[in-house]
Amino acid sequence: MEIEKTKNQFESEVENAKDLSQLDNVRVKYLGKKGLVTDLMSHIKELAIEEKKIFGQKINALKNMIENKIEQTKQKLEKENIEKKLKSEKKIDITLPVSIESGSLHPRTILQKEIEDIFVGMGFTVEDGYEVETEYNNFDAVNVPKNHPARDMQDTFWLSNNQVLKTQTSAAQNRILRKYNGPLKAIFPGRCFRNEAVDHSHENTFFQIEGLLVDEEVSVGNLIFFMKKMLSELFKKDINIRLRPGFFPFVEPGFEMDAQCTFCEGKGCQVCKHSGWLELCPCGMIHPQVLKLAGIDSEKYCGFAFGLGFDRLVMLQYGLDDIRMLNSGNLRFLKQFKTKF
Ligand code: FA5
Repeated sequence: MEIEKTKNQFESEVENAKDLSQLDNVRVKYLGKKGLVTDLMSHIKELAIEEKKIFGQKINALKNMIENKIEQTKQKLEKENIEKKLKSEKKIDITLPVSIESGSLHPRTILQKEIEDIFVGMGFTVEDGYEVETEYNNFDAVNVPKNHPARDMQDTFWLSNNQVLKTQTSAAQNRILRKYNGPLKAIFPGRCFRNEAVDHSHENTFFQIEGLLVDEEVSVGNLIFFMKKMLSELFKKDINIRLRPGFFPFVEPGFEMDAQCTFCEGKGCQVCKHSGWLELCPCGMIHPQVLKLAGIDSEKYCGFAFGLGFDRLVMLQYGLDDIRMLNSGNLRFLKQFKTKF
């Protein structure tokens, strides 16, 4: 009687279980350690021997029925759960392509690659320089010994170990001259640092591209030829250049090289401040002392060097009026160069 009542009660409760948690409550209520089936079993000892067998079989049948029913209901509820989830996520189309925005090369990188290609085409190698340099390489090796007034021209970031953040790509000259120990044609682009007040045309961190050519009988004419050719290839038109005297302790004679304004063809405009010329790059014939300090025979060899203010060239190429854009990380600015490569 009791068994029949428990069976009916279970069937009605299991039908009413709406989710897995309610179903588990039903399972515990009937099959748990203190559950109704266990409780029924405990009565077995009160029965006569012949009744015990029949009662035991009935209880076992009830227990099996409850276990089976709970398992079936569990599977049914799990299936319903999955169907519900699929229905609610139907709006998400997992076959749609994921849109990850691709990045772009920095305008400096674009132009640097173009300039490197031009120089490589003229037989130059592209060398690496360091950003942290010795005081010797940055100054002494390019003929700027301690207490030389030219050190004041570059407000230097000194490190506590007496090394410097290189103020000029010329800092790599000695290492590269030693590497070839004779004829060479090399350019070395690099980041430079100076403790300068930042404005629209000055940064504390900027780029230069240095160039060196060493051989027997090199002349200023060779310097003019290579610079003119590089600029003409870069701007894809014939560019006139001019040299003005300039002082740098590591070249003799030293020059400031100007290019005819690429915007107004020399007529005068806002970009060239109505002079018709753009100041581009200091240069000159390598000072014999610089060759000597690198162990090169300055009687036999000579050469030219230049230090292109690369950020200024980037500004010119892309018509930028503020150098600070280049280090800004401003995405609206950088995205404009996406189509370039
Ligand atoms: C030099 O640094 C020499 N080492 C260049 C050189 C190399 C001369 C080889 C002769 C032979 P200068 O200090 O003038 O020179 O810098 C060279 C160029 O770097 C400048 O013309 C300018 O275009 C750029 N430059 C210098 N300081 C800054 C700055 N704070 N921000 C942006 N560009 C700068």
